[in-house]
Amino acid sequence: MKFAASLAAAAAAAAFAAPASAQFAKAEDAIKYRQSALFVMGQHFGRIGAMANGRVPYDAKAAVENAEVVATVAKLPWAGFGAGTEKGRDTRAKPEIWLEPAKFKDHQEKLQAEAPKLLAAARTSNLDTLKTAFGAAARTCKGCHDDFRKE
Ligand code: ASC
Repeated sequence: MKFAASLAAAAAAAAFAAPASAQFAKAEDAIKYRQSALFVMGQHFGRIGAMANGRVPYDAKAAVENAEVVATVAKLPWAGFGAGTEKGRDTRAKPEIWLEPAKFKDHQEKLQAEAPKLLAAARTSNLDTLKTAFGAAARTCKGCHDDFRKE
């Protein structure tokens, strides 16, 4: 039984790690997948931004819930940028993504470093701490958009 439980845990862990090896039937699906993940992340990040910028009242619990989504979903979009997904659906992804993969990866890693910090900041329930972490995370979004997203 212990073995079965650890096997189930391993399967769950593998499933959790799976985004990196997500498979797509066609380029269109990969593009739709990355756009969807980025859209969901943007929605939840935006809700934190609204609090950080004073557009909506600060709600510490909501900030944590949104930051949890951001921290998880920040791992997902990148699987949708595989070879051959430069076209297949309307996309603002620049060709440079596939010409400068190390640079693109660097941006992904920066986001994935900032997202857990944003969550940690949300968990302090301190608005100023959240604002600082939001600013740092937003700069990573912008940095990648400036380099790799068409207007
Ligand atoms: C957001 C959002 C982004 C980033 C970016 C930061 O709220 O959806 O893409 O912040 O605008 O510059």
